[in-house]
Amino acid sequence: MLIGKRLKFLSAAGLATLASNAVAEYGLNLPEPVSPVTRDIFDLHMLTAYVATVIMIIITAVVVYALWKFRKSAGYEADQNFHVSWFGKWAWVMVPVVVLGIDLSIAGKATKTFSLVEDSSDPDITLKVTGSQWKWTYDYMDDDIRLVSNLNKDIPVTDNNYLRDVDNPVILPVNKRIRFLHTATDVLHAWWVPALAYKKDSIPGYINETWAIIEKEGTYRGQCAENCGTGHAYMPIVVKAVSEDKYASWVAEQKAEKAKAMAEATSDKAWTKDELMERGKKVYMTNCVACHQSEGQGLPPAFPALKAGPITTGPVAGHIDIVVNGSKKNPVMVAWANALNDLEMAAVITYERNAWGNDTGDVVQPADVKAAR
Ligand code: HEC
Ligand SMILES: [Cu+2]
Repeated sequence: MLIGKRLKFLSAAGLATLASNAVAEYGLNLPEPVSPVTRDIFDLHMLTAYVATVIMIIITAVVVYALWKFRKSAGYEADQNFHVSWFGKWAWVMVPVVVLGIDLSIAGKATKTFSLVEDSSDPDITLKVTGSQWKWTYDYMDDDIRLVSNLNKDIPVTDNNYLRDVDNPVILPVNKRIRFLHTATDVLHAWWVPALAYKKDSIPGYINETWAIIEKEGTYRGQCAENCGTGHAYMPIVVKAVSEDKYASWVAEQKAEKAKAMAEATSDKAWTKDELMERGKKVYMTNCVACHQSEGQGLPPAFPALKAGPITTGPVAGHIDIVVNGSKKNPVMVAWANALNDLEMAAVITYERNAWGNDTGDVVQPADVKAAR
């Protein structure tokens, strides 16, 4: 009876310590979950932590008690008949039953969580998330919007969000069922935002599914969670969860911008070199910089320099060809014909031919790219 009371007190003290740790902003625990699945996973984690703590306290108490009570210096003599006593006989049954009982109570909850994890049915919004070395591309499947998200390099080392900020965050509405489709273009990546989405690998050629209902507006950060090469630390994730109204107007804005860009790209306008350089730099900084680097110096031998390169300063036709169709020697340099429109390709080629001292003076027009498609 007394032992029972003591244990109750001990475990209550243990739980209180654990709970106050979890509440304090020490960053010791997982981030606060804001989606049904992540909340279930969080609860499961807490349940396991509580169970483990209670067991640890009981075991430690028993061991300490035994060491003290049955110590040799107090003249204790080992009980030679323990195994024939009532407890000695039944302990072999009771201990496994108690252990299994604890295991099954965790497993029961885990089974529920697992079925929730797999249930990505009936989404309101489907977002395809593509990992590449080293950026994320987001396709809003219902609205035909594409975002490319790169590391924001302007954050100083001293800032809390150093290596945790991007140029284009993903915008998503609260209170909608969002299905994420995960894939990759080159190697394994994993899109992981602990507060709202659990980890599933992004695998080239396969599609994995996760889902979330974001219950609170705010900014949620995450990271690529699958070692994907030297730039692995440079592909953070930022999700901005906004109200449904704000999301709707953002979608409308993106669609209008896209329509405008398409109209521009297909018009017969002859662009000036300055216009193309300005747009080309943007396209380059979004799509090419991860491999070819900001000063065109590349990362040889994996990614060639474009500064004073044989193709970027050679015949224009060869340059257009490798950007439109990709490299025949190395599939890592993909064909950009589907990802970029004619104007964007013309602009980035013009930029590469005139930036970083590649002063070829060449101006490539969208019509030139169209002819090479
Ligand atoms: C995932 C990495 C990666 C990205 C992103 C990338 N490239 Fe490349 N690029 C390569 C590799 C690798 C090669 C070498 C291909 C070969 O050996 O044939 C290459 C070659 C090139 C070349 C030929 C360079 C030379 O002198 O051999 C050009 C031009 C080029 N890329 C332009 C671009 C443009 C424009 C973009 C963005 C729209 C881009 N690349 C994005 C990896 C990349
Ligand atoms: Cu990655």
